[in-house]
Amino acid sequence: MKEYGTEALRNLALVGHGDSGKTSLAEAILFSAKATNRLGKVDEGTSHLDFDEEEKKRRITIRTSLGFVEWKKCKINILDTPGYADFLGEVVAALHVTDAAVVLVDSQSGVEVGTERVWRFAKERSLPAFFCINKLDREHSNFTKAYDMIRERLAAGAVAVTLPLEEGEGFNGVIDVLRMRAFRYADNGSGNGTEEDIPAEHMDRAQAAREKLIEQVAETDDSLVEKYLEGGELTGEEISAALRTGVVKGSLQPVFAVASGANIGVDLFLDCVAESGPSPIDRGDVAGAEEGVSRKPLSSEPLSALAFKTISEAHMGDLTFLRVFSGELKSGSDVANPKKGRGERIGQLYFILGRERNETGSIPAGDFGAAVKLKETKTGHTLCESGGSFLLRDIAFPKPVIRTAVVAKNKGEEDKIGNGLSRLQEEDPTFQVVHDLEVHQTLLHGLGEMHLEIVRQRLKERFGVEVELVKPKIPYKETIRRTAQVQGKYKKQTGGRGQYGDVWLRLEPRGRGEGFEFASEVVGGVVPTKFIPAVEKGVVASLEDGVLAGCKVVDVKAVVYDGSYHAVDSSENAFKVAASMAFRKAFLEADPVLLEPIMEVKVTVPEEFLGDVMGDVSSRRGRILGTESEGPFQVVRALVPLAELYKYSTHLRSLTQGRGLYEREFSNYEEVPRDTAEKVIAEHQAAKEES
Ligand SMILES: Nc1nc2c(ncn2[C@@H]2O[C@H](COP(=O)(O)OP(=O)(O)OP(=O)(O)O)[C@@H](O)[C@H]2O)c(=O)[nH]1
Ligand SMILES: [Mg+2]
Repeated sequence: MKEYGTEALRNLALVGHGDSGKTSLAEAILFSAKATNRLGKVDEGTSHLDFDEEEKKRRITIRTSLGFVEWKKCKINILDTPGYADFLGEVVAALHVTDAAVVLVDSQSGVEVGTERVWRFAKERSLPAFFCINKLDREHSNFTKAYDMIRERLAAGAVAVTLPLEEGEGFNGVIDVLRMRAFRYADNGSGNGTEEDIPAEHMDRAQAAREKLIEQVAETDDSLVEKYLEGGELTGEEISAALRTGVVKGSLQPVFAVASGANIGVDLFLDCVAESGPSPIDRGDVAGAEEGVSRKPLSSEPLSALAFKTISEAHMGDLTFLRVFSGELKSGSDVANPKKGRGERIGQLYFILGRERNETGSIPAGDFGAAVKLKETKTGHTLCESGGSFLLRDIAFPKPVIRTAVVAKNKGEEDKIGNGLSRLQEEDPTFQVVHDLEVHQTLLHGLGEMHLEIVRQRLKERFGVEVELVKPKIPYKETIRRTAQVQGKYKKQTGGRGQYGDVWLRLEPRGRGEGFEFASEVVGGVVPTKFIPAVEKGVVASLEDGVLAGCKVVDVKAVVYDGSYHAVDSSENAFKVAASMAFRKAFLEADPVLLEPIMEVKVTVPEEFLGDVMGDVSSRRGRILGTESEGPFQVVRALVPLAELYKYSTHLRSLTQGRGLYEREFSNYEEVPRDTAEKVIAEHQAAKEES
């Protein structure tokens, strides 16, 4: 391949609702530009981008794939992202490193939940964008309806650059409103349109769309507005230049009519990307993580590159996907990984197309590629010039919203499972493995049930270990509500030397979160000073396994204030035992209660679902803290017990037709209501008797 300067690069992330045709569009792009020698089909398992086994099986994209094509003197990089909400992390990472978003909209369904979601992320990053209204060859497609929805719900700057000729089953051509020409496509999927005059019966529509385009385009430039208002005709060049300005600024979003499955209208979209699309240079200086620090997006600058994705294939070693923001990344060079505070040696570098790797000596500023066998560098790390400390901004990965526990199917495989999980965690920052020492479970945190199910599958396929996903235990805690004082006496006389320990212990409740405290008020040496630490040890040991349900005891003060000893039989151990006897007795007399973790949740839903969501939160013992509006959405904040949130994100999706989002964070511990507590205690007793 020839070398492309930064100004000739175009970086596109294809985003949209699940199933809108992102991968099909990517395949059409690759095939049209002859980067592949056949039009890959998701349905037939022949996609070059959905090449992973799980993707083929499920016919969906699970992780972002890279591809690139040469088109009109440009190199266009494509990031084909997943549409399913469980893999939102992949989309966020792609939008972080791209220069433009291509939003796919299904012409039957119009703007959907997933469309809104990706648009919010693209907008937060002020990304230039294109819209492709797809599947126009489907029976009930409706270009105009989808177009209006885009303009009303997402982007007022959206403007049609192509229109469908006849929509629906016979769809085979589009009108290019810029050039006022029509293009017809053969049904072999080659993607080359044959130019012709706009048929007379479509002329009015085409004229109206052109008027609209010129009107919107003129707005990018005051002198054009003037010319336009005075009735002057804008030249083709003026229109193109102004369109480019609008795209780069983010005030205009060109809209295209396509059927990517049949490769119709895709070439015109690529023409526009090449002509008007932003190059990395148009995006301006590259902001560093530190305020006020930046670099120019040029190969002549010092290096900065972001590792935005890592995949490890069985027997192939890690492949790290990189976007070079400034400078040039050269194979065989030494660079720095400032987050790790270490150097990194760059070995072989590749340009990536699906699973294909094309070796390259270097990756210039603005371009994408991948490195193998990096020692220090993980997803989210910056690479910069050797000895440097420049850090790029972090990717704001979505936080996990769902958790599940794993248990090994076969005994003895725990280590292999742990190893596999930590490898998978390194690849995917939206997936976390937490060893909960309190409930003695390994927990997986992720973005949805399918996300974690795929982790389970990968463990099996790549690491050869099987696990079951089970409901996680809740880390309840135990505490007391009033003071109690009791005696603990341990006395044993068995032949030779006996055992003797005797303490009076007072347990007092403490405030929530204040923890445990121990004190001695013993006077006159009734319990010798040298045994006091043993008393404390006995109490502390008892805290681990609470009296009610075997949970950790918190927020109590234990005071030893009296006791007695035996000159010969008393020992540290005897006092330890006596103390724990006293503790258990006192605990039961001190009105013990269970505490449960309460989460602060933030649910974002369209207005029409607000009532249902609030009702549902209340039925989960939740307390609404308040609601506020955020654009077209309502945000509900509430405190909800963790025990009531199992599979909540799945439930929320079905409650809101997939349009609700939710985040959660630990808030505090609170008393468990009596009836719930009784159930928990009974379950604990039953489990204890069983084992
Ligand atoms: N009729 C028709 N079907 C299409 C078109 N584009 C895509 N499809 C079909 O729509 C389905 C989804 O296509 P994909 O390309 O996998 O969609 P996607 O957006 O990549 O899906 P995810 O990655 O899972 O979000 C497949 O069955 C495609 O064959 C089109 O232009 N016309
Ligand atoms: Mg896909």
